[in-house]
Amino acid sequence: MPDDQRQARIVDFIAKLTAALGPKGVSTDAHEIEPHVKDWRGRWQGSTPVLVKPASTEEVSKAVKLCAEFGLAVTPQGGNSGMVNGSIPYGEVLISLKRMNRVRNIDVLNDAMTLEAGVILTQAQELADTNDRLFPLSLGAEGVATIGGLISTNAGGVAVLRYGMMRDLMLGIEAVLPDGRIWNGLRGLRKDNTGYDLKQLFIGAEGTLGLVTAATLKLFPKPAVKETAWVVLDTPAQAVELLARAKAASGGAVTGFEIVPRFGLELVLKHVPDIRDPLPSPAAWRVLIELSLPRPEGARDMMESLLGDAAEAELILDAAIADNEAQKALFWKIRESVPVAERAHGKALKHDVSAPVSRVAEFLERGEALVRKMAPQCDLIAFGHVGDGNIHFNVTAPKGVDADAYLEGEGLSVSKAIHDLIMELNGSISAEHGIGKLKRAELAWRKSQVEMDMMRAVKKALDPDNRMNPGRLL
Ligand code: FAD
Ligand code: 2HG
Ligand code: ZN
Repeated sequence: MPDDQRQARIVDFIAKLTAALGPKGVSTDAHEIEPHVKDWRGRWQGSTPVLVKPASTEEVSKAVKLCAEFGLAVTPQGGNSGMVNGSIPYGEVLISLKRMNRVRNIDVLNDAMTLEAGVILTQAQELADTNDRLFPLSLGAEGVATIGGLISTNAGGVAVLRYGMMRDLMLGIEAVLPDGRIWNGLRGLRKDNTGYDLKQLFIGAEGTLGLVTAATLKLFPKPAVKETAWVVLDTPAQAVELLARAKAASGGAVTGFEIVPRFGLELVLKHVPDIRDPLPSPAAWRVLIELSLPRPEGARDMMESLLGDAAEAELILDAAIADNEAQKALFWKIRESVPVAERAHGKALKHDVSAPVSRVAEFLERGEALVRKMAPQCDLIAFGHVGDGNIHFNVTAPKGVDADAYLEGEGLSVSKAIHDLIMELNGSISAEHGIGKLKRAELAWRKSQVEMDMMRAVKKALDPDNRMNPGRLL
């Protein structure tokens, strides 16, 4: 279609959209659109003719029906904290779900709450807390990320080893399909064997099958006490051995087990205010351990004897157990600030990989050797969720070169070698951030033909015109 005709169609579309949703639901203001079309690290910049801001499921449905009528593609967006270039539009109609932020229901006896897609994760956690329950999903972007985005990326975070990923926290879903129909699957059931579990399709779909508008989420008992420790050790193999001991000693009460390299800690000390090193040491690694227990009695002893035994076995060099909430907050702040400090240090090749926990140490050792050999001028920042086998193995572009050109050019061979290694260890090239545009091409050749065929068949069945976040994931 010639440009002027396309432009006239867009003008007509926006007029109809405004009539359907009212002026509050539509924006073409460049200033308002600006933060929605770039990512938080400043790596990608997109554009959109219009930002749609529905306030209800019915409004989402109206907007999607109009997009279908006009043959326009849609990019859904929540908090725009995604890491794989999935939520930024490149000419698509941008639908932000942030105004859909109501609590629909909280059913304490059923340990469930139903929230709209735009509710921010910290609000969901606080709501659970005020009802004497725990919503356990927790991650660095929790003040920004939305329920809809967390579902659509099947987010992970720092408590997966105990509570699972977003997929494991879901009971029901409401979604608007590509043709604009509303599917209400908001069942709060723990048992429901009535055919295909359709909600699973939308979890981790990255907006490619429709828009998530609400969800029923699981709640858990609030632990009475958390014991948090900061541990210094020499090798990742020692960390994995310590994890096994912590699980056994606590009867499965380990809710956090995160690894931070000395260089990551140094970057945090350099770039983030109000941080001090809890245990200064030249050793190469730090681990944060969190135990969550139903009773305070014996909790401190449990952590102390775990660490005492580990020191005696020469698994760890030093350890500090938090004495108060401020110390716990400091340990967590160091860990959660690594991505922010890394961003301040420079742009990086990001590898969000996972391996069986038993092979994580081998991955870290061989991966580091590989980076030192292939890219000796780059810095390696390898950190994260060692407790569930997920490492963020990030390699910064060399100083003094054009970072974007490096990430798109020479750096790709480093990424390929790292991903080859993780595949050799029976791992995954995307543990928790998803695929987006960033890893779309690689997914197609890393997955088996039969897996790609099944995924494409699902996509074709639900979105035959490929209008839902096209060019992401598949
Ligand atoms: P967005 O970024 O807006 O969107 C993400 C994807 O979902 C896009 O493809 C988008 O099109 C789609 N989408 C969004 N909303 C909807 C909807 N309602 N319906 C359909 N599709 C939708 N992730 C982890 O898993 N674990 C971590 O520990 C973690 N830590 C992070 C730390 C920092 C500092 C940052 C910046 C990010 C981190 N992330 C982490 C990544 C990010 O927070 C998650 O991917 C999160 O789930 C994205 O939520 P969002 O609302 O920002 O979604
Ligand atoms: C984390 O665990 C996030 O902190 C971000 O998933 C990881 O920046 C990263 O690579
Ligand atoms: Zn992570």
